[in-house]
Amino acid sequence: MKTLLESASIRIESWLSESDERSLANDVLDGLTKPFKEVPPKHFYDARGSELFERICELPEYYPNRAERAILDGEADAIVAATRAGDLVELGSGSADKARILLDAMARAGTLRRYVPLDVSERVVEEAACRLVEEYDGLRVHGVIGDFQRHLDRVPRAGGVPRIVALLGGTIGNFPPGTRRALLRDIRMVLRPEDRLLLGTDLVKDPAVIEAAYDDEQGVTAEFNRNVLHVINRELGADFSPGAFDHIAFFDRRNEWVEMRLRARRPCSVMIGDLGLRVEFAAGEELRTEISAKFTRARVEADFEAAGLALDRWFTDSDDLFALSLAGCR
Ligand code: AVJ
Repeated sequence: MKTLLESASIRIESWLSESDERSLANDVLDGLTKPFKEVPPKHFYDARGSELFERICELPEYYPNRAERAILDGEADAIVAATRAGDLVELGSGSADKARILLDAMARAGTLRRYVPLDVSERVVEEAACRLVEEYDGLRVHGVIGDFQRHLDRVPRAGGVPRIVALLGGTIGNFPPGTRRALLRDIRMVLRPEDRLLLGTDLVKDPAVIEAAYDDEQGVTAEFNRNVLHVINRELGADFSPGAFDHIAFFDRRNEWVEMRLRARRPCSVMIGDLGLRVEFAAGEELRTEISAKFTRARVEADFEAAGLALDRWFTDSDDLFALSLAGCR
């Protein structure tokens, strides 16, 4: 562990190590040598990818961000009243602008003590920490730089106050069902009886609405999708031509998830320098870059049940696009 910043109100520590820096190399070696090529979606988010994602959130077609924000705006006081939380842990916190809605409600309730953002990006955690301690009187921020799939046990212990552990944005949908339940079980391990998980999930709806959200008119999502090739080129000395790949997004009705792929327009031979690996793409061959599962209340409850959790509050927006669940240990 490395302490990056320590002051009266801010502490930031990093649990990322050299093995994490190799995670892209491992994932690319593993994923591009599979019979159906794939790269996990966490590698979208370098500086450019994070910026493209923020632009996606502003698109007219991309409803999840707005719907989740609307729920938080309407229900943050109810969420805080139900939990009496003074400590907010956010997994994959990014710029922390949704956390702010909860922090405001905690401040109004007079319970606000600490915010614990956990994110892989040192820069966003530091920026958010510095801004938040300025804005909220008496707030302490304890940032953890890490990967929430591996560093949950590094989250600092809660003091004498109830805690909310938030996983927002529908990020849980990026994990296939088995991994998703394993992650929920891991989250359960850090919850005490008085603590609650706050989980954001996109909901099943008209496939045309979902597909438009992942294949926007302006092509921002297409650029976001191709960004993973830019990341591999830069980080692993590869020579992908991102422009030679078409963006594909479709809703898989059986699995109830949207899938993004990159389809080679022509045969491509790609060298991944740092891995000494040559990868061939046939014309039309696809690389899977993301699944984003869509949920029903029954599916969320079944996943909670399998993970030793129980749903205690379910909040949706007025159009039933998105849901926020509060869950505790069973
Ligand atoms: C950040 C994982 C919630 O799945 O909707 C946006 C990422 N991918 N457009 C999602 C994403 C394509 C997003 N999450």
